[in-house]
Amino acid sequence: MANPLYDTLFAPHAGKPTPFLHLADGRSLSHAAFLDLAGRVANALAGFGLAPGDRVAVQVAKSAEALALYAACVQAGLVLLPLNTAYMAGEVGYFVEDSGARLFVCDPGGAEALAGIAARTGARLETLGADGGGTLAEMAAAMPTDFATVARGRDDLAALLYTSGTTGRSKGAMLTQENLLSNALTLTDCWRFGAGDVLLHALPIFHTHGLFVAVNVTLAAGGAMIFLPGFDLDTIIAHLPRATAMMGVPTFYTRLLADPRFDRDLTTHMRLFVSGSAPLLAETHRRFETRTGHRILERYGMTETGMNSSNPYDGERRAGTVGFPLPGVEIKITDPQTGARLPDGAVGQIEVRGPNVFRGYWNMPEKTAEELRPDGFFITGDLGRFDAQGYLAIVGRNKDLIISGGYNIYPKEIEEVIDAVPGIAESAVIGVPHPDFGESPVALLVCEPGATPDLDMVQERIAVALAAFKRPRRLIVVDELPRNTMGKVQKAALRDRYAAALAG
Ligand code: MCA
Ligand code: AMP
Repeated sequence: MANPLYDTLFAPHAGKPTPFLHLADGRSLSHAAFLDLAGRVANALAGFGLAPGDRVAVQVAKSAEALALYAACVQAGLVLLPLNTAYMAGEVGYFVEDSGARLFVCDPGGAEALAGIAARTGARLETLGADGGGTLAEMAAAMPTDFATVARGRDDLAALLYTSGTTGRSKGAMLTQENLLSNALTLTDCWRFGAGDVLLHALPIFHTHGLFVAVNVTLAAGGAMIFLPGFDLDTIIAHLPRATAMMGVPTFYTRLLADPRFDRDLTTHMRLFVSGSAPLLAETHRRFETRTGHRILERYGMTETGMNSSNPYDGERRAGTVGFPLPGVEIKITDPQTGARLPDGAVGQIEVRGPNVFRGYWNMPEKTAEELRPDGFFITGDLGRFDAQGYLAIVGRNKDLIISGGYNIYPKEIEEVIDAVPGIAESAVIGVPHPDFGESPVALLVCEPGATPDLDMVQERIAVALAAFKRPRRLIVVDELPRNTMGKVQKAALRDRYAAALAG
């Protein structure tokens, strides 16, 4: 095949009048109309002189046109670099620069503020708005729908997704056509997606979950999506009766359960609810079943690997576990110190190998070597255990990471901003339980002797530097941080001590 990802997920739908996207404003787009739109965008991209393998950084609102930009990148052999719309200019600047993106597509409202980044990095700047307008859209509208698909191999890059900055800067995970395609086909099969499915899609499309799982699975199956700009409870409840499946982070499900309208009647026609990106409490799993009769199917994945494991479609979906390794994916539990495989029942680090595992971090061979073993196993940084029936449970993390409503927050990033505030000697940011987001950051600050730092100023500095979802929910001044004999801050002890910091 000339371009396996395009030829498998997109090309088969050309000319099909079947519905693909049902949009929030009532419009629907057929598969054919979507592919035509993508073809126009691909022609526009080619018109910019982009060459296969060039990176296209994208920070735009979710829309049919934004999705067409993804399809266009695949068809034109370009590497998509999707960015969280909440990121501030400073955060975005790093991604555009580090990736060497040749094109940066942003929201028309943000173009002025981001023009400096484009000028500094040499990226071309184009815009795409939530309403489908903008310079890129205008250019595409004047283009033909036919586009000669650019040849790409299975090992060629399809996407660059920035992730984990536990130490140092974020790393760009290089995902190949094979990574995305193998995972999409496996999941479509395991979760029994078909042409009759209508997926309620309320996730963002700048992460693996919303883009490479939800969208690619729907494309592989030839199904349709109710494509909503975000998670709005009333809108979800209004659209549920037309859907057959939904994918979400645990916050979606706890919010639905908090609404009395969400009941058995509203979900009778649904065949599948999938949860992932963060731990689903066993209690949520049970309450969901009691309320609706459905057992949520929990699965486990990562940006670097796509999906690794899943509870079964048929058979017991076991609360508090992420199921079995997906077909073709190997998972082993190892000793964090020695890397030796541990027996079933023992807790250790989770390692993963398979066609889903990324090809390394962009321009970071040392970081790649630290996490990706020569034999192909990727060290996830998650801690887990297999039970006697082979179900994998994630019991913790070996990495300093907070997951809030499915968004990753790296404490180090916040600590660096706080520590630069005059009068602050040091800080530790920890994740504590939060009723809506699962986990939220709380910052513990140690002041310099005699100093009384302005805590409002601390919050302001964070607000300017970092996306709003990373903001600590509380700042707590403490005398000192507990350290182990090696001098390392004992975050586990802090998490225990401040576990109730956000309760009530
Ligand atoms: C929004 N806010 C948040 C979050 N989202 N704060 C903390 N954590 C969050 N996740 C804040 C905003 O900054 C804003 O704050 C206020 O909430 C309202 O913003 P809004 O966008 O209206 O919030 P929302 O619509 O209620 O969003 C909550 C959400 C959303 C629906 C849970 O965060 C979401 O869609 N999360 C899914 C993320 C996801 O797809 N993760 C997958 C990545 P202020 O008022 O102060 O400005 S992980 C992945 O892909 C791996 C591979 C995997 O396994 O899936
Ligand atoms: P990301 O780097 O955004 O792809 O986030 C991946 C991380 O999310 C994993 O390493 C896990 O820590 C976490 N994660 C994903 N799915 C689950 C799940 N079902 N249960 C617990 N943690 C999960």
